[in-house]
Amino acid sequence: MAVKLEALLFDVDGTLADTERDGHRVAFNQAFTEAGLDWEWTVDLYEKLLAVTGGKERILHYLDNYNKEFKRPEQPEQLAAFIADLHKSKTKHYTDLLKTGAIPLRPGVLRLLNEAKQAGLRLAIATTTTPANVSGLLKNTLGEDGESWFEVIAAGDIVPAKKPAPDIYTYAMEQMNLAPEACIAFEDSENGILASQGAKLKTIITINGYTESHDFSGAVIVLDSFGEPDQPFKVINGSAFNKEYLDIEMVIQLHEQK
Ligand code: XBP
Ligand code: MG
Repeated sequence: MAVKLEALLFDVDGTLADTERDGHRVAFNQAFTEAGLDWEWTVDLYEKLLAVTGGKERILHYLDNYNKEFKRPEQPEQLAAFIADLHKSKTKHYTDLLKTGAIPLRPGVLRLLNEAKQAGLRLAIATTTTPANVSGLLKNTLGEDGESWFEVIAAGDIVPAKKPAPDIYTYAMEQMNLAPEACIAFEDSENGILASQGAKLKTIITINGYTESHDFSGAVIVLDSFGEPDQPFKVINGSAFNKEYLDIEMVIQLHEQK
């Protein structure tokens, strides 16, 4: 017999909100300028840099692959401290940006979260982003008590291996004492679905500009957004059970589907 759906596990960046191009990228550039560096992460370069999740890991990936001529600190500890400082400044700029209300939730997210709460489903976050970023986004979009909507917020360095490793999802489910069969994940990227599927989770995908060409093989459905009654989703791949927007009934149907 099929296991009943008990919890929804959400990625943050790209899934709850379109944070990368006009949020994280901008904040990285502000941190670079503030540190007196002439680095600029353009929209196109950032698409390539997104191959690596986690801001500190992304800066190192940039130095290793796109700015080899930069005279970086030689000792590994000094390099790590240099990157950590830059990243701390980036987090400050990013959370300041969130406070301006510049980054809204994606269509259908608020409605789906409310429906899930009403249906008695448990909610959690599984993301590679820094905890302060999650907290800032939830407070600025759901209200001061936004974080309390989620039973577990699994974020950032809480696990050593970031997505595409499954660890952040495994950690969230351990905290909730739930098996993957009782959960469903929501993701927007290839690294995200590799992580969720690595943790044996069925996964619903909502794409965005940076991830539309990613490989989402194995997703239960690929949508262009969760959709709203007056703003239907586009189905990229999979069966939408004649629905026009993602509601909890459809999430349950997708979870039950073989
Ligand atoms: C999100 C990320 C994050 C953010 C930056 O990936 O890759 O690294 O870009 O966050 P996912 P930090 O949506 O798959 O979790 O700078 O705080 O690391
Ligand atoms: Mg994401």
